[in-house]
Amino acid sequence: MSESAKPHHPTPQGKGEKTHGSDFSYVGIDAILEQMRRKAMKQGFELNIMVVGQSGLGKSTLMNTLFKSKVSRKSVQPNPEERIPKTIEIKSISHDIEEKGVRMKLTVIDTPGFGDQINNENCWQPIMKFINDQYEAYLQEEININRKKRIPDSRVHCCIYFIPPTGHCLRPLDVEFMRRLSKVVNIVPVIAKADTLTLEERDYFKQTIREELRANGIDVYPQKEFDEDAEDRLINDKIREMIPFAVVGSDQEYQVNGKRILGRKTKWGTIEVENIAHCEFAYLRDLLIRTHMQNIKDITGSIHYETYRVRRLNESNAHFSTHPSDHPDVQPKANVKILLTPPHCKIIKKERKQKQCGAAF
Ligand SMILES: Nc1nc2c(ncn2[C@@H]2O[C@H](COP(=O)(O)OP(=O)(O)OP(=O)(O)O)[C@@H](O)[C@H]2O)c(=O)[nH]1
Ligand SMILES: [Mg+2]
Repeated sequence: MSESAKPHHPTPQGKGEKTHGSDFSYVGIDAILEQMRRKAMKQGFELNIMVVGQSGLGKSTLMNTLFKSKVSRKSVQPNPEERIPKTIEIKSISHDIEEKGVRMKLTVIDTPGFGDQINNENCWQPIMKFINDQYEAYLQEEININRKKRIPDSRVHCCIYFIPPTGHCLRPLDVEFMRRLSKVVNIVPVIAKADTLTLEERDYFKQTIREELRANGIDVYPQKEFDEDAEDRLINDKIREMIPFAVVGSDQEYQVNGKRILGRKTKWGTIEVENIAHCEFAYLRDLLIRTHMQNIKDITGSIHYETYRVRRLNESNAHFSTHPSDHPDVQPKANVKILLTPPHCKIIKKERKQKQCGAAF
């Protein structure tokens, strides 16, 4: 057969992959990374962030600063029609953001006015309920016989808790909220409006808060027991030494030395929110978006949601075995504990340790 008459076979390599013609031993396992990247680009990413704190602490402003777009309307607006009424009703707003071809659906769950009442006892309850409701919705989709190929994920991946810049110590409300909620969601505490504190006040306040978190057994993100290896521990230890980040938010742009910056203009100068000499906003942004976003989502799925799932399924299972007549179609042979699937095994060992330290609910 002449050269031109030979049937044409497509080359086994995909678009954008390197040729390894001379490398006889090359199999091409590394190409999986490119395949995963393409798939992820097609699917896009989802991130659900909840902001909790007293009214006026700058929650909406910080979300706008974080994503450099108006992802959450401000409560204080010149136009009264634009105002979000002060309420403890929980609101979710979703936005599709695109940067360099990467699509992300960002959902901000705002809890305006948290802890604004005179009696704030149990005010964490609606927030806890909201978080559990999202786990329940996911669980119901997951156990559905005709489940969707991709389950819509409304689970709260991270909860940014705004501490008022008092400079003294945590309030009982802060301790209560973080103690309870850190068992069901990744909590990232921040000191709000940090421009109101001097550097000494800020350092003292941060240290006091860290001690109080330790004393009350509050494990905020990144949790020590979920570090996967020594490298993780090294990186996360540095973050743990800095928590809570003292942040300043702004969605106003200014020109400083010919550069456009996000900042707060005051009579004595401009606070640049992304300048680490001015505040710790950049560390928070890096943690949430640039370095730990996937890990935050992984811990939500493999620890927090998994804890909820196991508890719920064991509850229903126990219910079936004690009340079989309630469910004529279901005849369980024994009170079988729901076992966790292998991919989670590594983290589950840690989870058991966590459960021994304290019940999640
Ligand atoms: N000094 C200072 N002011 C801020 C900061 N962030 C926001 N503000 C201002 O604080 C006011 C309230 O900000 P919002 O972002 O609406 O506060 P919020 O927490 O969302 O308030 P609610 O929606 O009522 O719960 C606005 O005037 C902001 O410009 C900050 O870091 N420092
Ligand atoms: Mg707001």
